[in-house]
Amino acid sequence: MRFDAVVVGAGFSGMYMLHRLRGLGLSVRVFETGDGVGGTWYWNRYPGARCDVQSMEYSYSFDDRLEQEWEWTERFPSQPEILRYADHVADRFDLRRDIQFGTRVTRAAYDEATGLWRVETDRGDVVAARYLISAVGCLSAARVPAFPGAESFRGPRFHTGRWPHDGVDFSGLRVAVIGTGSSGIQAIPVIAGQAEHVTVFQRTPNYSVPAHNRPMEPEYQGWAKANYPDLRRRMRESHAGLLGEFNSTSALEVSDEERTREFETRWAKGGISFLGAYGDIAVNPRANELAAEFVRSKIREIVGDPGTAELLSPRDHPIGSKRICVDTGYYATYNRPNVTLADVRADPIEEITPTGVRTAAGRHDVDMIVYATGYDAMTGPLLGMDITGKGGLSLRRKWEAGPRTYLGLMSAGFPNLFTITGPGSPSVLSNMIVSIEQHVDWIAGCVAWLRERDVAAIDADPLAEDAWTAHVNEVAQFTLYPQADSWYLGANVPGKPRVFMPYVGGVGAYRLKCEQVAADGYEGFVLSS
Ligand code: N01
Repeated sequence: MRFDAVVVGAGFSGMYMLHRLRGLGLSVRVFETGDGVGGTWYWNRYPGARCDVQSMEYSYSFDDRLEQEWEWTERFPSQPEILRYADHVADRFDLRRDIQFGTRVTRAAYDEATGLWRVETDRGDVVAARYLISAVGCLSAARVPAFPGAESFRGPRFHTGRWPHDGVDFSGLRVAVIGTGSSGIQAIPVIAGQAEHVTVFQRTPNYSVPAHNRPMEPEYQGWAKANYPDLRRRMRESHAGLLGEFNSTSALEVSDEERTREFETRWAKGGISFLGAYGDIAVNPRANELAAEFVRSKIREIVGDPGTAELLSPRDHPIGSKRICVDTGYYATYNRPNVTLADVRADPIEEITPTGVRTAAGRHDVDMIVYATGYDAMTGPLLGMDITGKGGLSLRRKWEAGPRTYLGLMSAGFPNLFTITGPGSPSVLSNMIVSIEQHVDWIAGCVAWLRERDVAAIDADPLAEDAWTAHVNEVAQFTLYPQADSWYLGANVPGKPRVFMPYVGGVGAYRLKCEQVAADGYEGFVLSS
């Protein structure tokens, strides 16, 4: 079978990419592992799953009628609501007829003789396409640590990112939750509300701010819809693709009283705009510590037992250097009599037994294990496919010491292979939908341009790639991000090279750069006919 383009993944990026390529008149086949659209929101059905970007900002902007007709019901959209939205988009634009569900791409090899990509799937498909577009997402390769004995556990066990479709009933069960990142922090309060007992296995405490989620105010929704063109423009030009108020003054320039007032106001408002309180929180250790200590003071205020409050208080990394969590009642959950916090930093998990979790100091018998242990982020889903480019070069080999891209869009030696929100682009540091639309629009513009000029292939120039990769690393070093052992750096996966993967320069500046490159005839790319 032959298509003009193959798109891998039918989450928000793959769906919009399909729509845009169709608009150019291309034949497209989308391969999607899941049995439905939605990507992250298809897989992450764990209890409490909710986006930390507000509903009115977390939606496509490409179609006026779509954004006007869809009604959001809550300030922060829940997973089921976002999945309904994804399904609605798929129906409205009749996307499903070009998506092959239940199919994982296993290999993709570039054939230099024909200039086509040969794509293979786990269902035995072999297709050829001129353009190969990875829309595999950044957090789709779920990771369960290799605990000895993990397979021996007799009860059910689930990863938050591979949650059963028919839900899980925790009633009367003793549940172990391993991991306290965004997923664990959202799931734990809901599980604790139902289970007989929850033991939370925490290795590193995280900073979390309250969501203060609430039903959508119709006036706000109406106002946002009436002002969408302006709001979307502001988001595109912003640093993180969000509308939140960003205060550029230094946390060190204001009095203690004023600073506390500002933090309190943002805490009361809820959401990640807490980090926008001062302009230097992400870059100045002293400013950062003031914000961090404010959150720790809140933990002490909320959590009754001082020992537990201290265990929950992050002290080993700057606030914001790992993705800040947004929760509903997380810290207060530790005041419940049916919740125990196990500190696996002090008392590590040694093995999983048929009846539970054994740490160095003792046994925790449980009926179910929930792994909230995260992902092989950004590069994991891409390298999970066996991709070979020119001269038989494998992407895995090329990225052995960390990802190398030009603008996060292409990697030299892999012509006509585009990555949406790949490493080297703002991606996970931004509102993903804003970054997805920007990448898809850029790729669609590029493909149209190539076709108009009969250019058969585009590839990144190795020199431009070197310069961009160096730039991505350099700007990260100006921030506090590299100080945390985070998945941004691959530090959560044993053996993964420690390289800061996303581009911290901001979506507004990055967009301008991409637009300029295109306007200059795809400067930094090599074109061949
Ligand atoms: O994964 P994580 P996640 N023994 O990697 C622990 C997005 N997201 O799924 O920190 C014991 O953050 C690990 O401990 P440590 C968001 O971008 C968004 O929660 O490595 N523990 C950590 O506590 C987020 O950042 C939303 O010491 C082990 C946890 O598991 C990203 O997805 C909601 C361990 C993993 O945390 C990933 O979040 C959910 C081991 N061997 C997710 N291995 C929203 O929009 C790992 N851990 C709100």
